Amino acid sequence: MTEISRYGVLETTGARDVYDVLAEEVRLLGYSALEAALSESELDNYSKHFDEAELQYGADASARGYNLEEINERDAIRLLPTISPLFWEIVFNERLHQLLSRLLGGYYILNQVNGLINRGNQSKYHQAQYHRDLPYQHFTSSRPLAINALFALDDFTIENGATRVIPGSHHREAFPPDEVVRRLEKQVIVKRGTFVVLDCMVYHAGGTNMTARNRRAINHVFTIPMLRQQFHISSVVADASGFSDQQKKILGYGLEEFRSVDDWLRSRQTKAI
Ligand SMILES: O=C(O)CCC(=O)C(=O)O
Repeated sequence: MTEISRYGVLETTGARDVYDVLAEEVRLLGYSALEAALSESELDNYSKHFDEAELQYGADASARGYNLEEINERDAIRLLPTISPLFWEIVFNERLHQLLSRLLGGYYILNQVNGLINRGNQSKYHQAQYHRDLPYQHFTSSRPLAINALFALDDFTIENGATRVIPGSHHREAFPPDEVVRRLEKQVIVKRGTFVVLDCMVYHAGGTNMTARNRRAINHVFTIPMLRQQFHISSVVADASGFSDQQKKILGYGLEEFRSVDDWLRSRQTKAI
């Protein structure tokens, strides 16, 4: 391909492959899309397990005395892979981690992984309000601190409320004026089996689902290890024996705060050996 013509340019960002291209899109716009490379039958199977997990999660919660509707939690399945372990495969999708390592470097952790249901013909959906995934934060950062990989389990369309974004809003501290939001907002239309990859500081929201069918997704927030997880995942996962060391690192194993100066000194001793 011929090089894009330019003048007065001394520095450029190179791109070795598609991951570098998508990473630069996320840096510039705050969002991009990455296909997970799954077959139709794999996607059907995930769909089936998602619906079963929703039922089980609801039944477990009500057996423990929670009314999910009342506490505004009916549209989320918190820590979905702990209910249905098949979903760890999506958490550790190889292509996703290629992209994450370009954006977040060599050490990042899973902050949350929640099934999300934007219900058909229902106007109330918690995620339909504009927000950052690091809420209440108003600063800019020269590199991403956190990435949300929102996995589309159904096609995201205009009609079923595909995710809306305000491109570039991660580069500004404050939420833009409403008129600017109306002029700039974009809906991210993707096929099922795609990750919508968001810089967590870009303002985004779900849309209104005007169809009769649910729009289902799974959000995966990954952050630099200095940020606190939504769930202390290593406490919730009962048996970690199936995870590799790298996977455990991503789940946040070994990140405990030191409980005493002795603990700190002992850790230095181990490192020195
Ligand atoms: O439902 C959507 O498309 C948006 C989900 C969302 O806002 C989030 O995961 O933070």
